[in-house]
Amino acid sequence: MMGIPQQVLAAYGLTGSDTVIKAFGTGLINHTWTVEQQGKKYILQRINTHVFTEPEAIADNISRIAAYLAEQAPDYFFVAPVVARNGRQLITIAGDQGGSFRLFPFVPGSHSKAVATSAAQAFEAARQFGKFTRLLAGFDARSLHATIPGFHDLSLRYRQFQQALETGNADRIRESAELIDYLEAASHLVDRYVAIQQDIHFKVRVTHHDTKISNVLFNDADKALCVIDLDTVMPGHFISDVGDMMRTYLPTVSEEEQDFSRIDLREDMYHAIVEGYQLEMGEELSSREKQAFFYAGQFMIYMQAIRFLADHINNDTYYGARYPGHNYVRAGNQVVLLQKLNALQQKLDR
Ligand code: GN1
Ligand code: MG
Repeated sequence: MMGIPQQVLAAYGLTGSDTVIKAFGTGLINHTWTVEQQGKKYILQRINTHVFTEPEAIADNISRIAAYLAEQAPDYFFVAPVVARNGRQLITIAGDQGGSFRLFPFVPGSHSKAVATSAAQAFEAARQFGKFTRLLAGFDARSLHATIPGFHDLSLRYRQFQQALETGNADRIRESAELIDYLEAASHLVDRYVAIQQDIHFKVRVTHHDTKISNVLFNDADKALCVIDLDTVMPGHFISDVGDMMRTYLPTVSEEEQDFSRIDLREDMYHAIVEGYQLEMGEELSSREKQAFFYAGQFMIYMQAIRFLADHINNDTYYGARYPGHNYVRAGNQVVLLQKLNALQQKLDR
């Protein structure tokens, strides 16, 4: 496990011998810990600066959003980072063991869920992500930094995938022929994205870009309290948020599942996401946007499939691999998911 430099704990006054630190969560990119001292609990995160090359951009986005919400929606529950002793919300330490760290208060009585187990939970989560974007409808989304430039730009992701096919591991490319063929044949999904980008009826909004259920805090009565993990909040389209909910809440198993026969889709989750999101965003969305709910799911699943496969072909330099072929399996999982979603198009795309 990656350690936490002493200077980081010192910056927050958490160096006492009674401080208890535990690894937390399952994110692929950042490292997260819980830190407990004298009955007070925090979440500490180390930002992966290979991925988020400008952590100060994240800090700036979050401060500006926090200030806007405090003024325009003072009752909205927003979990702001703890300010360190030096007045900053990011502690950057040089060197191998260093990185950029920030601390959040642990919200008392809250919990997060690794997976969505009921449609009611999906509804609650979708509502929270919709509410977040709705409350920020008056905020100039384009003024936010793109914390990962081109993060959900499907054209860029497709070009990166094509690039991997040109310069990547030749053995892996050969062995992946079936997945590559399928994904190339489905590139009309990229064309639709290009059309959306050019469509003035698709507004650029403040979008979360990482709407997995573990990024929602719930209370003991299973009501959602707020959204967390705002690193990828940046200008985007609503299909990113709705689509990643579909990608991660619809299937009965996660992207890690190796036995693809266990991948089944839960239609009630689909309706819960659409209803929960629309309850908040219904008035905001244009009729063209409302016609893109089903596409949102295809868009995000397809993008994740090409990202996993490109990473496999590039020798796992982005996501890492815990076993040989890990990202190949993840990509295959996402392709099965996409096929299962496509099979429901007649029924759900209305
Ligand atoms: C990464 O780190 P985590 O698990 O929150 C990735 C997402 C992917 C996800 C797939 C910055 O998110 O885009 O959907 O893995 N985040 C980044 O599990 O690349
Ligand atoms: Mg994340």
